[in-house]
Amino acid sequence: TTTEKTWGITPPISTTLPTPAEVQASEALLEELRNQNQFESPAETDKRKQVLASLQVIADEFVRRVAREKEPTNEVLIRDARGEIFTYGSYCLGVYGPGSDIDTLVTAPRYVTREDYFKYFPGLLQEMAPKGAITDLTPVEDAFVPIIKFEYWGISIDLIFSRIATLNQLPPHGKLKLTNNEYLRGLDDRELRSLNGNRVTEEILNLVPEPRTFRLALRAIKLWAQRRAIYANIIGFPGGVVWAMMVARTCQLYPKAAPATLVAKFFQIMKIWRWPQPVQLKHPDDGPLNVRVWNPKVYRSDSYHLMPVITPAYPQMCATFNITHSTKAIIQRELERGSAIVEEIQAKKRPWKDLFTKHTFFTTDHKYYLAVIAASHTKDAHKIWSGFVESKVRVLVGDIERLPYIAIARPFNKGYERRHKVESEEQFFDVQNGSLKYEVKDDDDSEDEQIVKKQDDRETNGDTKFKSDPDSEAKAENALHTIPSIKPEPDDEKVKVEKIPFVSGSKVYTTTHYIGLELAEGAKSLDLSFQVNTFKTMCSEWEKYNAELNFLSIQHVKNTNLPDDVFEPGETKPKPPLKKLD
Ligand code: 3AT
Ligand code: MN
Ligand code: MN
Repeated sequence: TTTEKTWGITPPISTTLPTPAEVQASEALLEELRNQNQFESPAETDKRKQVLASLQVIADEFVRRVAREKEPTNEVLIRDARGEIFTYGSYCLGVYGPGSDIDTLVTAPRYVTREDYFKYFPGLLQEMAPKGAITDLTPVEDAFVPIIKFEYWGISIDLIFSRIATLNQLPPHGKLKLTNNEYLRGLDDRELRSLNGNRVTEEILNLVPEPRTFRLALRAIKLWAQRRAIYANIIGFPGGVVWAMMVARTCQLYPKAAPATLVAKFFQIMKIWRWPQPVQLKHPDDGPLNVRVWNPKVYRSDSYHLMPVITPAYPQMCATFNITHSTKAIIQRELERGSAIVEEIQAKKRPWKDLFTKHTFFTTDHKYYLAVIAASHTKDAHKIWSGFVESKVRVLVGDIERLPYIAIARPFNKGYERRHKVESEEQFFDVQNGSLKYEVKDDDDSEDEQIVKKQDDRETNGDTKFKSDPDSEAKAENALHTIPSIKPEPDDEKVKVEKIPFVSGSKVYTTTHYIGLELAEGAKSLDLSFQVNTFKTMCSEWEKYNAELNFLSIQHVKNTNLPDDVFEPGETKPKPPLKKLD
């Protein structure tokens, strides 16, 4: 009919209602997601609601306390003082599962500052939540998005804050709608970023025709992306919000379709998408700030985005700026695979389960890997250092993939965290260089950990094995071995800090990111030393880098030398080929 609403920036492709077969396929999909433990029990969801209700009570008390402190005689202000909590992330979208956190935002009137938040909120949590409910409380005040992290009854909470600078008091609970652009006035960048998560999520939900259908389709796509190891914003793949926007766009184009049909359409549409044409849920609107909105015609740097997916809330931004040529190629490949499988599922030739089969990154995809190993002496130093290195992995990927002899450099979507105990500087050096001989497998910090026995560590280091091999790949590999596996040279200009005295039984924390390499056809060299050294230099130039605390090494690892812990039960570690007898 002509009264049909247009969702998004084009008319729909089809407004056909689901056939019985499509409804049935959707039921089968729901069943499979249930089997894969993607939904939590009503009791657990109830616990989340109680946690949020409690946080709302604490937020009100927080604002009241600040009002009392700053305006002790203003009784009306104190009486009407209240905060308001919002969510963003998977909880807000309605696609959370058993392990999900609750991403929560506290808002307050103009007189409450971020400093007040970090001054009062941690204490109030301890004081007002039931005894023992709050654990692992960690405020991170100087972060890009300042945050208080904790667990409430075992549920992880990411709690962020922004005031609303245009409001002297907040309206009664439930009345504040953060999608109003006017609330952005007068805020600093950190406050703007804190509001952005909820604003984007609310807009996405407002821009899809059937939120329930959207959610189920998104759950399927999220599970698929996680299983295929192409889910991780920081590493250079789409994150949750990006997958949500891509599914939402599909929903707009098929407003009446059933969830299973939307999954199929998602693959069909995204696999032939004419990048860098952007995925957008609405036309950008203008707002009250003097800030940049994504526009490749105006800003040169925006035109370099390979797969732009644009957030719907003002100021519109590209959420995929960190996708590289390699990750794009891998995503493309996975879209092709997904499309082919779903086609067969629709023809009833295969079950939904097949769409969610685990990736083969470590088992069959690559022969050569790089291991980027961040190491630290203390847990706290390691948190900061490994977080920084993780955020730079995609930069290394970008440098390597440009080389003519590299077809693809594929970062694995998560790092491997390990702990070690060493008895000497030599052993510490070994750990930095990738040895797992001194690993300890105990996740608390008690002193009674057992050293995990490793049979023969040379197996995981195996460096001289292929030196005399005449084939070109092996030659290329030798070139890789020339990468100096030393920590970055400390800069003379830097302030010298006290070296941590080496005590027997010292702990070492490592996080290792693997990058799978695909060589270009006829590649004769695999020399990455220049890119690796540039990367190390860049990391050591970081303002928080401390040569006594932070270590970085980049190692070449052959598939047959991958450590055991990257394989799950039932997966077989690649074996070296049997020697040919002439
Ligand atoms: P889970 O169900 O929690 O696994 P999610 O989509 O809620 O999935 P997160 O809780 O990790 O994922 O992230 C929620 C949002 O928080 C997504 C993004 O807008 C924001 N976010 C997460 N990590 C960062 C980060 N490092 N920098 C900036 N924003 C971030
Ligand atoms: Mn979350
Ligand atoms: Mn989170």
